[in-house]
Amino acid sequence: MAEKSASGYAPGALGRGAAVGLLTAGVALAAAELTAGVLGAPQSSPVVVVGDAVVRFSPQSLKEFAIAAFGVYDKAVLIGGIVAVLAVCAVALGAASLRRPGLAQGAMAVFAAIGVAAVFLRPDFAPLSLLPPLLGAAAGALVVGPLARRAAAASAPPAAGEAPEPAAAAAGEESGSAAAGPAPEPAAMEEAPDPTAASATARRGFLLAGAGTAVAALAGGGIGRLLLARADVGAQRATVRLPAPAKPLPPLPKGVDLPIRGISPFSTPTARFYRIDTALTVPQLAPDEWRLRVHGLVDRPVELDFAELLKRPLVEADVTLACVSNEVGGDLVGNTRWLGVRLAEVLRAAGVQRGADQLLSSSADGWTCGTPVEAVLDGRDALLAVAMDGDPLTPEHGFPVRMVVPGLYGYVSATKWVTDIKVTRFADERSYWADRGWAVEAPIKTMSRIDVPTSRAAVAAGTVAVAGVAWAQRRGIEAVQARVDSGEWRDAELAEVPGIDTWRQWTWEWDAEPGPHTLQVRAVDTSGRPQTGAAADPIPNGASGWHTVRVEVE
Ligand SMILES: Nc1nc2c(c(=O)[nH]1)N[C@H]1C(S)=C(S)[C@@H](COP(=O)(O)O)O[C@H]1N2
Ligand SMILES: [Mo]
Repeated sequence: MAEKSASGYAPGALGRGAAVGLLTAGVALAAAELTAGVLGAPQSSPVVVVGDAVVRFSPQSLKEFAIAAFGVYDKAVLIGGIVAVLAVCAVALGAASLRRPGLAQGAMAVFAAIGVAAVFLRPDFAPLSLLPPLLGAAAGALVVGPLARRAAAASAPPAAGEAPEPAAAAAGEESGSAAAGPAPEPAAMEEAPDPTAASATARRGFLLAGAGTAVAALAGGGIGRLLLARADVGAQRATVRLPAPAKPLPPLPKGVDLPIRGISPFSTPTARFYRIDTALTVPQLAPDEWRLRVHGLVDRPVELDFAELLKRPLVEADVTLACVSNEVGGDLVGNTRWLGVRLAEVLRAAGVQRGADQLLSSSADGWTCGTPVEAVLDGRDALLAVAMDGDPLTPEHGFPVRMVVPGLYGYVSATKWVTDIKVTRFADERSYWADRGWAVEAPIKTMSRIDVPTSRAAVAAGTVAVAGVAWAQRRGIEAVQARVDSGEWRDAELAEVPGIDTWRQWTWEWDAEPGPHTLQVRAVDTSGRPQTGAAADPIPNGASGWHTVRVEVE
């Protein structure tokens, strides 16, 4: 073939090879995306599928690192990382495949294999979702040959006119050195009247083919994305009409919010409510497709659809949700008013059998969560929630139905997109995070946070409002104390609260003197126990220690 007529890579050849690689990868991804779009299956788009597999099978330490380093951007970073790795591989393979065209076909086979494996390993595996990676790889394999041929022709040195036919490629070295020779034989001139023009034509041919391929890939991928957006449940969510609660709560007490700038508002706006989950794409569950199955160690398995759920009495509950990964002083915690059906009622309808101690709930995307049966049946507001802050759940927070159980960290209580609850025993089955080194039972630890002043803030000397929030769900906050430079603990003033399951605002007036100072806070729950100062990491059952903030008073 023509590319063999050059002894090394001709100028521009590497660039063209890289372009061939990128174009091929682009075509493969676009075809896969288009297929996923036609199938209406967002969970089968290859980058997402591979990303999900990385999330599922990467070691615990890596996940910890990702959350710590990238916080809520961990998903974007992961997708970006996969795309970057893919691009680097594509460039390298593209360049190499100019000399060894078989490589690219091999790469497509590997691409298909990785995609197929990642699809297979999904808990929501459906045979049709094998189509996107397979058709993607096929499309890539189809275009790579012609593209590589054009790239090779365009990269052949001008005098390649001497050896225009593949048969002449055996000339190898000689024809390469002939490239440097200024005067071609007249005989050769007859076969290729103007080699410079010929290679210019070849370059143009490659450019055109490349541009055409790029446009086709962008269009195909774009249409795929559009089709996938159709699977969005936003429209269905807008039509959901929520019945009024059978037992409405009184409005929040007036004094829940202290007039202090920078303090966390008592009610967290949904748009600013922290989000934690393993889902790379937000599961899109239409209410009329939603079903909940309650089974396992029960007398009568129960199956409910959304309309049936809403026919049951709805209750409201003010509950502060907290993530076990929240560091001392962190913001993976939020408070809102939930609306939902008491999970205890549904369990009673099913009849929990003796010996069962765990509710193993699953989400539509296969995440699992283990909640103590006892916690749900002891009278607390454990809900199958359908709304937060007066509106249907947002897709990010579990639309159409999620669990909320006051007093337990989210990973053992707050299944979003919940579709299945198996009544079982802790001794028999382990949930997603419990299987990855986190505690099996995880009640929320008493915790307090300083919202203002912020760390390293410049503070003017004089009266300073130190303020924040504290929480001890199921027990309630009885007191909050603050101290400066490890001095005596001083009682803070507390805001009102509607119950024991929410956080509570606090503030303390500090007479600040110039210089560097250290502020600390601790909460006391209603059992009289002060929050421990012993520092612990989030893993395995939640961080502890006193939030400490250093400020410079001027
Ligand atoms: N389906 C599903 N539900 C889930 C999770 C998840 O990964 N998948 N994460 C849990 C964790 S760890 C927490 S802290 C809460 C967070 O709920 P939020 O994102 O609505 O704030 O959801 C819980 N529910
Ligand atoms: Mo969490």
